[in-house]
Amino acid sequence: MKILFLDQSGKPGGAELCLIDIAKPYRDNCLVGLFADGSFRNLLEQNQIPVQILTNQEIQVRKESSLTQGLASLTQLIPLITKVAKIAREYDLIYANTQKALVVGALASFLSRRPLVYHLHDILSAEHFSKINRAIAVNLANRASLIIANSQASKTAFIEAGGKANLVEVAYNGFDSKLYQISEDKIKQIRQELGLEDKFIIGHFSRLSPWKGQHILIESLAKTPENATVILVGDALFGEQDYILKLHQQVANLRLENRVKFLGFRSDIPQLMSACDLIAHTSIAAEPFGRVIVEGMLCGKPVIAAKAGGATEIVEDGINGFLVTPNQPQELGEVIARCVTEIDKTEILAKNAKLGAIARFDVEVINRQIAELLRRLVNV
Ligand code: UPG
Repeated sequence: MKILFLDQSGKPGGAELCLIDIAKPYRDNCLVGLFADGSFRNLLEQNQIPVQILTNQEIQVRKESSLTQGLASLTQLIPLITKVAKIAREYDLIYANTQKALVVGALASFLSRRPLVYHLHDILSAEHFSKINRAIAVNLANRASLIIANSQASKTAFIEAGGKANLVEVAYNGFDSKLYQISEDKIKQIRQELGLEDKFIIGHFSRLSPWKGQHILIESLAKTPENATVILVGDALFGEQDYILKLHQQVANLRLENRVKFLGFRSDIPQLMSACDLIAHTSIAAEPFGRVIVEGMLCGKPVIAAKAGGATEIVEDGINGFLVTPNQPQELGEVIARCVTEIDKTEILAKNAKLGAIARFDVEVINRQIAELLRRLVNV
């Protein structure tokens, strides 16, 4: 089966990392078309997945865009849509992985008469998107042949926003658990490099963005023992540089310079996670899925997650992790403090979580599920 994947981003966020795993089995017969150049292209190339930058023009739609902005950007998109429609005639289907890819892919699908698949990585709620953006996304997605939602939560929000239920199937992100088995020597080396050998390291792995709630974790530190130290791994991806400044300011105001480290974007996530004592997920708006929660489990680390969206499909509180109320630094601090003192108890829980995650989120099983769904659309 020949697939034309589309993604708007030049940088690798969670949706892009997920796409790498989905595209890999098709690398001899697919093309990933990107709407921006950047390190995501390098990652695809490293995985021998064919990639082409389809435009270098910045597309001006934002999650909170108004109708006028939305329509203005649609005019801007016409040359790109024409180009994609032409390329699509060489492929069996178009697989749109992001919202702007959906806009382009839906129209290109109409022009090229190729079926459209939309991978929904977002919760289409007012918390995350403007009304007009939700309306555009739902209307275009309803024209797809198949929608793959990254969680039940994303599926439910889509239907509540007017999406057609019969089009949607849930497929969680898949992971190769072998990549998360890190040697004790490597872990020791990383803790040394970080200068945190004797600390209780709490890792937060995500782009720096207000809704990912890094500020909640920083605030919660006040409630935790002195040796608890945070590493913030990730960079601001989508024009949210102001938030980085705010986080640094918050750390300075709370005099936490010695207890919070900003590591920027890293590619050695399994190694860094394995060097942590605890992984914190602190999104203040419902998380559509939450790759970092599964990754933390695969590394055998206890995970605390914000109780909303996809996180509640992954974590069972007290069984394979901990759930806390989103946006409540006090409660988060109390649970962290318990993990610091009850290390033996949390270790057992983390071991259970690892076994469960290996079984539930195996990339090969999930890729087979997706392949079966795609086969129903294309007779090859
Ligand atoms: N990561 C890096 N380097 C960093 C920081 C993070 O590689 O420096 C990775 C991290 O390990 C994880 C990914 O980036 O694999 C981020 O994942 P996540 O926070 O889940 O993704 P989002 O970028 O928010 O993307 C969307 C949804 C999210 C869903 C994901 C895949 O918001 O809920 O899990 O798509 O469907």
